[in-house]
Amino acid sequence: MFEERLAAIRDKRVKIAVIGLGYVGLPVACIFARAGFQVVGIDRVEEKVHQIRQGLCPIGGKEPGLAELVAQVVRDGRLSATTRYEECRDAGVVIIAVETPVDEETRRPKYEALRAALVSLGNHLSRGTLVIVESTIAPLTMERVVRPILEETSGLRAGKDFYLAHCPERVQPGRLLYNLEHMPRVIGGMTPEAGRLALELYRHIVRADLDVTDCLTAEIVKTTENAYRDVQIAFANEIALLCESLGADVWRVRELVNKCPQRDMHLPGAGVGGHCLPKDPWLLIANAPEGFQARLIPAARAVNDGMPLHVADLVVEGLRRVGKEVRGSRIAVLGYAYLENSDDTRNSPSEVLVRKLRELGAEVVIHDPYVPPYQGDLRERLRGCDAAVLMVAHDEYRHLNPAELDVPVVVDGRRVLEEGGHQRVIRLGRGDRQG
Ligand code: SAJ
Repeated sequence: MFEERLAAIRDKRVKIAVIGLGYVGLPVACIFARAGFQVVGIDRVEEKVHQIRQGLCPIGGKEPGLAELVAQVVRDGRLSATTRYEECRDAGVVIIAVETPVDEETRRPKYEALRAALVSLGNHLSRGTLVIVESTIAPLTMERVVRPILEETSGLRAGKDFYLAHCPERVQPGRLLYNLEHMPRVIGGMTPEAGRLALELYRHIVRADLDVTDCLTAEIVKTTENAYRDVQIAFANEIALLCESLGADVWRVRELVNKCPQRDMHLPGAGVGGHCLPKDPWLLIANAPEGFQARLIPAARAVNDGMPLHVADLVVEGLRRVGKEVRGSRIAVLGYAYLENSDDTRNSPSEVLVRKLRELGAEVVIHDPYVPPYQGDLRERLRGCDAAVLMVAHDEYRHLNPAELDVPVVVDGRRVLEEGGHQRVIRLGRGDRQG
């Protein structure tokens, strides 16, 4: 069985099913289709399946090459889309790329989507199939959740009747296709055979290192790399708050610190959003044994979660300086996506800011060139506003001259606005003494 499957993957004779057609699954499905495999995409959202069947790309924002590739592989008949899991029955490879959020209160993994996909797949799992989980998951999830559900629902045994691997995604909005081809990947095999088969598969699309290891190591590597970034950003944010309190400018400080070798201070800013950094650190420590007590990781999460609330404080302070109260003020929030030039609003820091300002009694209007409900003319949106807050470094906002915004108070949470003109910008991370 193993040799036959290896040859079929090598010769692209296997059909690939990709479960979950979001920011991870859709690009993966398209790239394997372009590489010459027959691919079926499975998603529970009818509308999305319908769009893809028309060759339309449901992902917005600046995503180089993706819309064209969806149209091409659908036109070539290499990619089809469905809501039916029966399509997995004759698939030799099944890739799972569903969301894996954490509970906002308990910080525990919420695996509803993952469990549902595993149960549905288990009912249609065939002997010899290679199942790969690309979603980011907590350490020990492959052993404690994925394997048991698939074995229970299929009646087959992992490692004996089918193969199981974890190959965590490393996608990033704005470079989805690029990262898939050029980022090194970690392949965690439940067994050496599973690792070998997955290696053969990813060789068809990845032009970078492919490192084969075990599932636990792969789970820890992915959650650690995002926790690492989150902690680095939290450090930069803490220094930004310190500089404000000392009357210094964190941007100047960062510039000079990063001139020192082996220093790479990240960008402080208005918050950390997305489907990865706000939850992967919690996944990393989710299954840590009783005795282990994480201190740094939760502390970093608290600092980063506090940044949009700090921006609210800067707005309140700015309004006070011009003799206005936040209650009854009209405030424009510029940027609602969590990342520049993307339409992705998952765990967006702007959502936290908007909620806070409304709680304080402000009327809030939102503008975002990529997020459909908030698109439209910026000047129009700013009309009659008492303050404008820049939350996302979209290209459209870069080099905006604050004076042209024509509002009494401007807060820049991402250091993208021009300096100068008569308008003094309140910049996150810069204290007043720098007047
Ligand atoms: N951010 C900062 N300061 C920084 C960098 C980012 O405040 O110096 C903020 C961003 O504004 C955004 C959030 O953090 O709100 C996340 O930004 P990101 O650039 O990390 O974007 P993600 O979350 O889409 O991508 C991350 C990346 N992980 C790493 O770089 C370690 C990407 O490589 C992963 O593939 C992705 O998570 C994922 O899917 O896990």
